[in-house]
Amino acid sequence: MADDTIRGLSRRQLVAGGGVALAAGAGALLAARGLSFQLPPNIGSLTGLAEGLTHAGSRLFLTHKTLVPEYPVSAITKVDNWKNDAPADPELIRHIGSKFRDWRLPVDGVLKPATLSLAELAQLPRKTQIIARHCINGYSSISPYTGVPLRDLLALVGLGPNIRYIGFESWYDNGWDSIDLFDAFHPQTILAYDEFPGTPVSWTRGMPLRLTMPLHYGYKWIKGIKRIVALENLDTFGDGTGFGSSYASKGRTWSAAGA
Ligand SMILES: Nc1nc2c(c(=O)[nH]1)N[C@H]1C(S)=C(S)[C@@H](COP(=O)(O)O)O[C@H]1N2
Ligand SMILES: [Mo]
Repeated sequence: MADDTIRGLSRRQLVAGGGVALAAGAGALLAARGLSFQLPPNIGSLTGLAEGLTHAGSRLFLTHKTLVPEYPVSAITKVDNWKNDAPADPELIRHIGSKFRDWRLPVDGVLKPATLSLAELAQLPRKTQIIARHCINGYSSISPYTGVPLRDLLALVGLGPNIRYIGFESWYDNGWDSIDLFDAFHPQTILAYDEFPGTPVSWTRGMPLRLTMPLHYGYKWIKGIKRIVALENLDTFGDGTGFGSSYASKGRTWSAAGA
């Protein structure tokens, strides 16, 4: 339709052009600040395009203000109304019983692959932060998280030059998800093993390890992490559909940007 075209360009082409331009702008700005930038994996589709705009836009507008607020103890949400299934996997139940003493976290796809105990993770730099987590269902909570900043763990194991994403596999629901290096190196992206120091993250909240993902909705805050893998692309990760996330393969956006 004539209304839908401007100088022979369809609205869809214009949106696509705008998205790519915005993404390129965000990429250039971030590159100038030494930060990496990846577009969501499904950028080729129309919904992927909308997601790409949100993701690129969030990065573009946040280049000078990337930290989320940290709250005082008095702000912690008192009532947690989140319900989750009890653990079913016998191996997991055994690890919970022994407080994960003989469990190791495999970190693969890196220059120096490692298997790390919770005690070894606790030897690495530690950060405690009280931050807000927003669920797309409208349920928000402010909670404490103590753990190793992911960037410190990645510095230890080393990333090859072609790595673009960090993948996580979960015990919680056999879910899997991935994040780009902008988020992986964000100072408030931590692998939390404790709530406050000395109080392990409960199963409900994501035992044994739980990711905090500032700037992203709650479903990107992966619980029950059992393996970490550095990835050059998302083609074969998870179910091999290229979505990069078990949530995305069920229709949510990979990015979850905007919180
Ligand atoms: N593995 C896994 N991680 C998960 C989920 C899940 O179902 N499986 N739920 C997510 C969603 S939708 C939200 S809102 C947060 C809830 O975190 P909380 O229970 O610590 O408040 O965890 C996220 N992490
Ligand atoms: Mo959620």
